[in-house]
Amino acid sequence: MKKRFLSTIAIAGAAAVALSACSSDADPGASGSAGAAGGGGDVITVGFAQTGSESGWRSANTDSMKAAFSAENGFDLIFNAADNDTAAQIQAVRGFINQGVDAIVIAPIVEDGWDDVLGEAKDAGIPVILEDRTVSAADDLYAAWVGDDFKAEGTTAGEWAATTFGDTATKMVVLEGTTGSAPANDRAAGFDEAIAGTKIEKIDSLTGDFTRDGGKSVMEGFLQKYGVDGIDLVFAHNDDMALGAIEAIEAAGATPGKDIQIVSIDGVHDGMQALVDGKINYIVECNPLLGEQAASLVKSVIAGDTVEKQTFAVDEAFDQAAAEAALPDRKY
Ligand code: GZL
Repeated sequence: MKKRFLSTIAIAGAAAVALSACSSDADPGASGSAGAAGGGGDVITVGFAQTGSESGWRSANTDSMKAAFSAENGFDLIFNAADNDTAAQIQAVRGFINQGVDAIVIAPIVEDGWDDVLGEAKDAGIPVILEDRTVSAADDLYAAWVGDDFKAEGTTAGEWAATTFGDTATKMVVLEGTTGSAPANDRAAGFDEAIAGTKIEKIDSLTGDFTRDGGKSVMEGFLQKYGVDGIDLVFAHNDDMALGAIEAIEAAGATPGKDIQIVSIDGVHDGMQALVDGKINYIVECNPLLGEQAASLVKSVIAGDTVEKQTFAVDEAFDQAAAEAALPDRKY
């Protein structure tokens, strides 16, 4: 049974309570050492295994995590970005175990393949907190998870598409996130359920790996295969791929947001600006500001307190008018 820290997906206009870091930013290049790990000192040494730097969302998430896991907040952060390479990310976690850190935080690139290394962390007595994405491993192998409800995001995006296109024969292509990742799997599931029974036909679906270049090249392939007139709607699993698709659509001589409509997920600044400019038609937010909550979970777990197994951030959804109103005050 999922426990809700905050309700998910509030329709645009509702006040969202974002989980955001509140301290000054640590040096972005900072990486600590094993320091007082386990030495009984006040400093908590944390190994953080980040996915990489694949998108604007990821940059905002990394900034939030580094700001929260700062020296001023009592942490010695050892940061690793795995460049979207799962083997490298698992190797980084093994490195944290060998260094004897006090806690490990992971944003797992993909859901599967984590049982062994999480078991090694458990055997070493090092608690693991998951932030952002989830894993398929048994939940006794990690202390807690904080992130966004990816399936609800997909459902909200699909409901917009069903409302906007449902009664009209519509040809849709999908720009999928990283293959095997929880957001790609769950957003697709929620969206597909929401459009079931409508006249929206998914004619193609390929991964752009959550990157702008990936979205652009996949969209170029779709346009070559189906032509501008053969595609009515793009569902992009994140804004960076939607922004790449915009480039491809414009290069093909068509108008994104009009000739081909786009629905996306994340709500990063460039995506919201494209929505204001009419090049994207609808965006469902995925809040990346998880650092403060993740740091609080680490401190509670280290202190031996009982913590919620799952903590969800609040996400909003935006049409053009709501984006125009929200953009000036957004934190990322
Ligand atoms: C979602 C996050 C996804 C974003 C992408 O929580 O894992 O990864 O939607 C990012 O932009 O690359």
